[in-house]
Amino acid sequence: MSTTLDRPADWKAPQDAGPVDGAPLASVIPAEAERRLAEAWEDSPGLRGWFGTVDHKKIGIRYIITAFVFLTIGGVEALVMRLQLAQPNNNLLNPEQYNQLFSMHGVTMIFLYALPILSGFSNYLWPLMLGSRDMAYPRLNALSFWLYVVSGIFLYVSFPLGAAPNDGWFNYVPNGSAEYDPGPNIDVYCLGMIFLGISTAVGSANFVVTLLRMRAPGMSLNRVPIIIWGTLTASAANLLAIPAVSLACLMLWFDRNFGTHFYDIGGGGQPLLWQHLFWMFGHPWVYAVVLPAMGMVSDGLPVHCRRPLVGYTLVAMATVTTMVVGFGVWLHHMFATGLPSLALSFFSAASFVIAIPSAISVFAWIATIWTGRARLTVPFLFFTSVILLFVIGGVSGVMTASLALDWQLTDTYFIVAHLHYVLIGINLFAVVGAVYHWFPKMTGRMMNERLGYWVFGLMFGGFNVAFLPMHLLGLEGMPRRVYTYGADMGFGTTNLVVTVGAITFAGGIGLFFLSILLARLSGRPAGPNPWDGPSLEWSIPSPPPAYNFAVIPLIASRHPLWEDRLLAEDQPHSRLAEGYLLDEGKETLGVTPLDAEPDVILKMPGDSILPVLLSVSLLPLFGGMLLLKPWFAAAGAAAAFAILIAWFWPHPVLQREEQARMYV
Ligand code: HEM
Ligand SMILES: [Cu+2]
Repeated sequence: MSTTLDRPADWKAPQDAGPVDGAPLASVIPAEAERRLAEAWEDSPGLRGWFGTVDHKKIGIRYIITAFVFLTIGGVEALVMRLQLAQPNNNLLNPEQYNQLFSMHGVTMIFLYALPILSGFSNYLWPLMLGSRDMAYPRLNALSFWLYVVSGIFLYVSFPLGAAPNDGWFNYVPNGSAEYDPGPNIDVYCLGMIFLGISTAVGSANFVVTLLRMRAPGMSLNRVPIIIWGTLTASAANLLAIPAVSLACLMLWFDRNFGTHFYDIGGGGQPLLWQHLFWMFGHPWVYAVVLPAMGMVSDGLPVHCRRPLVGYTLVAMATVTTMVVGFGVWLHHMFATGLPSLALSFFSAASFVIAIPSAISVFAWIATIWTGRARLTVPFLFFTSVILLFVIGGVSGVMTASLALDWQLTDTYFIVAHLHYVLIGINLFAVVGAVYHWFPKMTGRMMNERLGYWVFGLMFGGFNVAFLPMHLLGLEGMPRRVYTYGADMGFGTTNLVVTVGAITFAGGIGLFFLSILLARLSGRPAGPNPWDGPSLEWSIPSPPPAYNFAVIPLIASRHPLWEDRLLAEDQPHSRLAEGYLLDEGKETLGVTPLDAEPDVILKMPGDSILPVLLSVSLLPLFGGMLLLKPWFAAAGAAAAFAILIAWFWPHPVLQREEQARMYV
């Protein structure tokens, strides 16, 4: 039934396994084929296409925009807190308002900004970098985006009602138990976390399968960009870690509403169980929100240094190692809880060890700058500042891995300083650099350089003025999560400086958003490869067509666009203009997991509004659970079930075609 998947005689996949069956190769792309591709891949017009799109590029950009909206909301919350703390005995906020603000700030930044923004970049970049036409499961991809939006709304509707989560982003019990916190606040947290967890789990599974199956032929695992390693590692970790926190939240919800005693010491429960389950998830999560960002630096920085990354293999391995070790350090968040000292020593040592893989990336970046010919572009400035901020945040982190120091520093502003150096330093600075770097690809327009230097100056200066002195406040003993402090404590001046820095920093971010807007409206045209980048996304037009690649290219090295300067004449070269055409409908190529041998032709699903409907149907389900209205919840569940039936309804066209065309 199937035709043969031909390949050029002189092109070899890493381990050539002989011909596979499928579709013909094209060397000159007929205009007629491009028209057919566009027709197959472009969304339906109007609202249906808008809500139903499964295009990874659109979903990626929407993820990024939504995450920036949450960054803005979380940032405003932070500024209100900083205004309150600018002088002693201030009464802009009362203690309960302050509690809700720092909790929602933490939850927003960690869960609704830091990971989703990276999922957005990965979503956008993965298929383009891997030489594919979409993610492995486009509809799941849309589902994970809509679930993110809807669960974010779920978490936030409680805020104007004054019932937002108020027990910090890690929501310790017994503070979060019904006894001490009787309102709906903590139920919002528990159910919101479970809700959002579905989105993350779905997205993570999609990344893992995409990496294994959706690459261009020849793009073996040791040829993928580092950001792919970062997101892959983060996704695998999320799949392992999210069940812990979802379960922890479900149990707390039971304790609070149905009288179970999982965490209730009076009923034979164990409050520390919450901390274990939370940090088993939470520590891997803090790596999940930095490893893909470190990947962006590893891929972006070398372009501006005009040389390949130093130590690719080491950096890729360090990425994975960080996460593996990262699963064995959660107790360092619990040093002060009175655990047995043998356990403390082990986890302290493991936390020291984790500095090694992190240092590998840092040294690789420094060596890349050192041996390259750097251009002082805006992305270069942001990516290099990541190195500096990472070192500061890393050093304060290693300090708290020491038991003796941690017992002094825990719950002080030292920790607040540390966590912002790591999260803003490695996540936000890398993200802004990445926007400058990939915005031309996404929109076809350049961002303004001069404005970019201002953005960088305000952000970098403001950030350090805001957060460096916090170390001092911590060492002087100022506790975190207090809504005010006395005038006699001597914290006043430093806090004022911190607030001025925070406002400057926020101004930098505001200017950044403004310059995105300006560039979108009137930026200079970018062309396909404005930075002279080496990876596949730069081989296609900016912005890319709906189908990404007119032909799925054939890859022979890690830097397909730099082969003229990196490879000798007689070495095999990648072929970007010729490859698998696959233009009979919405098709792309599936490859073997390790060596990226052409394997199957995949029929890809068209746009569908089921993902958005399914996400919205979970709103009454979780809302009913929150309000303890079983009928409400049952209606949501029934709707979700009906939508799932429609989703899984066998699709005769896809199936028949697939049987006819697939051959393994
Ligand atoms: C304008 C920028 C920012 C400022 C001025 C700021 C300021 C603050 C302040 C004042 C607190 C509360 C300290 C306390 O009372 O304990 C806080 C906590 C926190 N911030 Fe930020 N922040 C900013 C951005 C970020 C970003 C971008 C992230 C993450 C990506 C982040 C993550 C957190 C976390 C996780 C907490 C701990 C919340 C908790 O104690 O439960 N912040 N921040
Ligand atoms: Cu940790």
